[in-house]
Amino acid sequence: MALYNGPLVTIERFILEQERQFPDATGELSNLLYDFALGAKIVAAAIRRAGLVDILGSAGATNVQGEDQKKLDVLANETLKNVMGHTGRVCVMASEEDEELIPVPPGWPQGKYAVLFDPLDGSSNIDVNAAVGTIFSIYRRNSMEGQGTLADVLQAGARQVAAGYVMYGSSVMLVYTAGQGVHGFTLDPTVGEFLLSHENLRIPEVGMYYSVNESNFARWNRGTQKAVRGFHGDLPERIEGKNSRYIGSLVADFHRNLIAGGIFMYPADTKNVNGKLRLTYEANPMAFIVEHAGGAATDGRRRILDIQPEALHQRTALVIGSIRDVEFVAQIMAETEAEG
Ligand code: P6P
Repeated sequence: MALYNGPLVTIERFILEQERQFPDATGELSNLLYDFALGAKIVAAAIRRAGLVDILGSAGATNVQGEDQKKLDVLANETLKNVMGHTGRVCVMASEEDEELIPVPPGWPQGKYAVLFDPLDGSSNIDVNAAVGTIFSIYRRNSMEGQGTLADVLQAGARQVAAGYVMYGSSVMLVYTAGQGVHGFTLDPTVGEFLLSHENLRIPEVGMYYSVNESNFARWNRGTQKAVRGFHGDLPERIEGKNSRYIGSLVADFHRNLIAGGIFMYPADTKNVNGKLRLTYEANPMAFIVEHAGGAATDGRRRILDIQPEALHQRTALVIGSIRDVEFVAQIMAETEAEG
């Protein structure tokens, strides 16, 4: 009896097949993507056991965001730093969980890539067993040699060479793009391999869903309020109403919208005047992915990938998903602003 219905394409085989399209490729980026897949498998195993080995609950510390750091946050962060740092492929790393840049460990060569990651996004969902995720972003270094610098990680999102996320949901999926389409792999825990399950993902031009935390409605500006009322179906002459789906985990909300079509918004408001999400290791990688799947990502007006980051943990408003829906929000924002 065949073990699998279709051809067995592991993530390693797929990445190598993609690499072959570039004769001058050295294979370093391919190996880096595979390193992330290894990190994801380790984190996934820990999450799967979370309820059993009392790893739930707080690690007793708080992270640079001032958030309660869960033990799995710490484990995921340490795992990725350990896996990525001991490869000779990166010159510097940056993480949501670390205030400062993370250097390559002593004695290890500094490679040509700068890597940023949110090791466990949505971690407040851990204790309620809702989906959480890992997000990563990869740039070619700007600096010439030695330990990487802030300039290597503060590059505009359009300069990414690859980006991806891992979603620890009902199944574990790794979705990435290296600029040649967006591809999804599902972890087969029986063999411990990511297998190609969603080749060339494309996000529908118009979405079924809108995802936003409506409890912030009173704190939004008028343009945001009007755009969301459009998603409620209050502006039928402009846009068809949508279904509301909001899990409170960026990776899970984004992934559903990528597959089914939809828009995710985390707008600026009077409490988070620059938005809540982070530009460098949340908005930029997700924007790179969505654009390569035919979608769009803005801060409400500006293309996310055009924004020049000024600080590692800077926040941004985020409107991301089906291109027609993102354009609708930008139109409403512009009109409302023009009304004064
Ligand atoms: P709120 C999780 O904490 C996170 O960073 C994202 O994953 C998620 O989209 C957002 O914050 C949820 O924020 O304020 O709606 O709980």
